[in-house]
Amino acid sequence: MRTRLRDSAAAGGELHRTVGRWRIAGLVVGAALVLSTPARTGALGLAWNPAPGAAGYRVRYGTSPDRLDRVIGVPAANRVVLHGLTDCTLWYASVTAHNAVGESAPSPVVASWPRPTILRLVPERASQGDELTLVIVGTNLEPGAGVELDNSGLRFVAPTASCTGLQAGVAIEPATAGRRPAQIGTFELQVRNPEGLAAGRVFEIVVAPSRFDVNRTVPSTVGRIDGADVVWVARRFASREGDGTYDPDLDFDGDGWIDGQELAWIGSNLGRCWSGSAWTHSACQPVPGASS
Ligand SMILES: [Ca+2]
Ligand SMILES: [Ca+2]
Repeated sequence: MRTRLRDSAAAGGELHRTVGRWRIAGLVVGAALVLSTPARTGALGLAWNPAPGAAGYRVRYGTSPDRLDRVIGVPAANRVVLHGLTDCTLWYASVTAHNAVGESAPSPVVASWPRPTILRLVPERASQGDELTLVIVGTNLEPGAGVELDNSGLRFVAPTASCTGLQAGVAIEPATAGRRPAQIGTFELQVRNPEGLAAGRVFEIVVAPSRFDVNRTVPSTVGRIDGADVVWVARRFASREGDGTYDPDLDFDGDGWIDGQELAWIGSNLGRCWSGSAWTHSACQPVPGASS
């Protein structure tokens, strides 16, 4: 009989699915019990439409849909936050309205784990082109949870959660040359449990300096960030994604434009060479073929 809510909702929002109406004292009242995101992790928020004529409400809840053995009275509000819940457990809840005449039939039961929390991400940042395993440490990370980030250049693969941990593969564009890179910056990574409650944590995407070495037609500039790379970017200056001149390999920050930001990236890294493990100035000494 339980109803698991799977609607999406932003953190702090409510999951807007009507799960039932019930009667009180012979009157039909609009009462929809929904799950809401409580401010505190480990808690569970419930909200419902006010029932005209009701003097108050009772929320019954428990860890079995057939045994809602805890009750909390809600005299003058149409929402409540349940605390003291065992983590990583499916909690079931139902609400009734009451007045001087009596008590309504219970609403349909909703169920959810308490609100998840993320304590740590490992790693907290990754670079364009990376493929890695992301480890999320927290609690109430429910099997079946999804991982989301508002960045189309990331793909999460096969997240597996087990209460206090979640692992997922992450692929960050560009996986190969010619692909639109993931936009750099800080983004909120969200873990969303199957019932809809979510937790967030900042995750950062950084640029890959190897992408600044763009000119591959002149051998002397390969492995060096120099004027030849500046020229290469300048030739596509002011083009945007969708233009025939746009080249995703030159859009370092992945914002869909090749503009002054790209020139600034190269400018601030001019004179660096690939040492075999990093882009450094010292790796350019001595310059092959240069006269002293
Ligand atoms: Ca170069
Ligand atoms: Ca750009």
